[in-house]
Amino acid sequence: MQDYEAIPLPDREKYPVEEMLQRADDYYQFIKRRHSVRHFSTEAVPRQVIESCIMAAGTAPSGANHQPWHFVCVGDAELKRKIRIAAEHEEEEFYGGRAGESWLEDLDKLGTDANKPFLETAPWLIAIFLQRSGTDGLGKKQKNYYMSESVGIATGFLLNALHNAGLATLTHTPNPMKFLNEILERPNTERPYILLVVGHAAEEATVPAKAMNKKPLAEISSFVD
Ligand code: IYR
Repeated sequence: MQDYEAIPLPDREKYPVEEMLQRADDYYQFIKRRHSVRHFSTEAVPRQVIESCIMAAGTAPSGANHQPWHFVCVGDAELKRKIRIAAEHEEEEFYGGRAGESWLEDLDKLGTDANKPFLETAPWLIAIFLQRSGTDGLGKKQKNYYMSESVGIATGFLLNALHNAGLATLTHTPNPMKFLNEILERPNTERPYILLVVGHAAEEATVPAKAMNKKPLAEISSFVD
């Protein structure tokens, strides 16, 4: 049985077709300027900016609206250092062979390696955790649904919000990243999902020219209309 008070849809958005076309294209022009950055400056970013971006991420849809995510925002230099050391330790094994031949070949083309100085230079690291189970308002354990879809969408919202605030990001996935539970004291019911590196790009930051080659519309979509 429906167990909620229904209110009329708030915040209704609707635009004339011309404006809709313009807005859709404006948004594309805006989001295509997001690039994964691997060289960060040490320039500080106010905590309040990060807080607003997390609030935006928290508006994402989720299975049964259980919001199965937790964002640990790390600005503390000592903790960032601990994370860097643990991540580089795992990455050394990964790049040393654990990744397997074909994965390493693909990464060789990217030029990434086990060295992750950005984990200390960037002002913020946001460790995103997926909650396998959660608690309701009364502290009773509850099951979560579609966790990776939900957390993936929230992560997308967060990347958008950070880009909109003029910040550079890197979606980093040290492999494995169980160490984040220990360092950040998160329970075993949570799985580290992605480590976002957030700040301003360093002057010398580059991206691969190839990274600009996004697949064309006809390749990534089909229309049946
Ligand atoms: N976790 C490693 C490896 C890595 C994997 C993929 I797939 C990338 O697109 C980039 C890196 C690292 O962060 O270096």
